[in-house]
Amino acid sequence: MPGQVEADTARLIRQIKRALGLEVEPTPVEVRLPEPKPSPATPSRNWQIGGALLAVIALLGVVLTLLNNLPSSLNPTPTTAVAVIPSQTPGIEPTAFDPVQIVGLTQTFEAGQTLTTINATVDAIATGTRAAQQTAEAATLTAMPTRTPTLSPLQATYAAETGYDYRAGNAAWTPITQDFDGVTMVLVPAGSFDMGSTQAQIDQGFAMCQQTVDNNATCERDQFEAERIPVGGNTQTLASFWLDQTEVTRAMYQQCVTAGDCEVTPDSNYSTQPDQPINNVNWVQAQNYCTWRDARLPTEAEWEYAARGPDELLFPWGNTFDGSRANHCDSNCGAARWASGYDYVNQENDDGYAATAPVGSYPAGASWVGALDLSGNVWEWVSSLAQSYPYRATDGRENLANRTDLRVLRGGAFYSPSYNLRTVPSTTNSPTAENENYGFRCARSS
Ligand SMILES: [Ca+2]
Ligand SMILES: [Ca+2]
Repeated sequence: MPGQVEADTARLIRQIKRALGLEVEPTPVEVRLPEPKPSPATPSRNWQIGGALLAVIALLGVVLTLLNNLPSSLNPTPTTAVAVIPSQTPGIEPTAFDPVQIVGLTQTFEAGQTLTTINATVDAIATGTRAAQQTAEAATLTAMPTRTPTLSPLQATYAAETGYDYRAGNAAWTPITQDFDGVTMVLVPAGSFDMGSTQAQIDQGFAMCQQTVDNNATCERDQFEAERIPVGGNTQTLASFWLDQTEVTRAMYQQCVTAGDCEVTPDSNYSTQPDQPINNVNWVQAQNYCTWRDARLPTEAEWEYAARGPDELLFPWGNTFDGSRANHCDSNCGAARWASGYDYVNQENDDGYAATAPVGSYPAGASWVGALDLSGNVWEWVSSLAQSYPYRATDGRENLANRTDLRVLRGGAFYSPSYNLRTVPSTTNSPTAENENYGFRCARSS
C-alpha cells in the first residue's frame, strides 16, 4: 500500500508539527471547483517519500533549535515535543522507523516500531496538548451575555418587509438587523431569483480563473459547468428568513461548548482569537450549534440569495471582483510558508491577514442584506446535501437526518483565489469532515 505509506508519513509530520505548535498547511479540500493544490508539480512517488523523510529530519532541526535557543517561557510545552528520525534511506519505503529520537523525554519508541504504533502515541500526545490548550483558552475567552430568549417578532420589521418587492432589486432593500440572544442577524426578505450561473457568468468565472492563475492549464472549463442554470430554469422562491450577520466566531461557539451542548473542535493555527471564525468544525457540529441557538443552517438556496439577491450578483458587493472587500489569498497569504506552492496569489491586495480575519473586517464586502464575509474568510457549511441542479428543497436534499452523504459549503476561504469567492460555486465534503478552511453561520425562519 505505497499510497497509504505516503499518507501515513504526511500525517505523522502534520501531527508532530501540531504537537509543537508549528505551522501546518491547510488541508486541501475536495472541491466541485478545485483550487490549485498547495504542493507544486507531481513528483515521483520515491521522490515524495524522500522529501517527506527529509522534511521530518529538517523538522527535528527546528525542534532542537527551539528547545536549545528559546527562553523557557517560549518553549512550547517541552514535555510534549516529539521528533522522529526514520532510518531508511530516502527513496526507500518507510515501513518502520528506527531508531526514534524523542525530545522531551516523555516517550520512548523502540527500534522497528511501525508507523501505526508511532502514530497512536503521537495522537495521544497531541490530544493531551490540545486538551490543555483548550482549558487555558476557555479561561481567556470573553464572557458572553447570559442566554435569554428574545424571539418575539418585531412588528416594525414585518411592516417594512411587506413593503418590499424583490422585483425592485437589491438597492431597494434597506438592511434590517435584530439581536437574537446576543447574536446579530440580518433579515433576508421574501423574494425570488435564478440560482446558478448563466452562460455569461460561467464565461466570466472561467476568464477570472485564466487571469488569476500562473498556469492556464489549471483552469478547466468543465469545472465551472456545475454552476450552470439547467434547462427548465432554477428559479427559487423563498420565504423571508434571518441569517447571522457574520460567520460564527470562536467565542460564540465556545458558549455552547461551555454549556456542555457542543463538541470541542480541534485547535487550529489559522483561527485562534475569540473574534475569528470557528473553523475545523464539521457539518454535524455546525448543525448542532445552530440547533442549540434555536436556529438552523441556511439552505444552499438561502445562502446564495442572501449573497447575491434578486440582482443575482457574482459577488456580494457587485459583479466585479474587488480584493479589498474579502479575505482571500492576497499577498499576505502568498507570503506564508504554507502558500509557497500556490500559483494564484493576488499580489495587488494585502489585508494583513494570511489566514482568517476577525469576522466583519470587510464592511465594504457586505451583501445587499448587510451580511458580512459571505465571500472569503472561511467556507460556510449549508444544510443541503450535494446534489445537482435544479435545486429542489423538497427532493430529499434537505434531509437533516442523513449523516453520510456529502454536504455543501459556500463562499471560499482565506486561502482561495478570487474566482472561488464568487456567489455561485460550491465545494462539498462529508458531514463529519473538518478542515481549517471550514466554518458556518446560522439562519432561522422569520
Ligand atoms: Ca488575506
Ligand atoms: Ca465566509
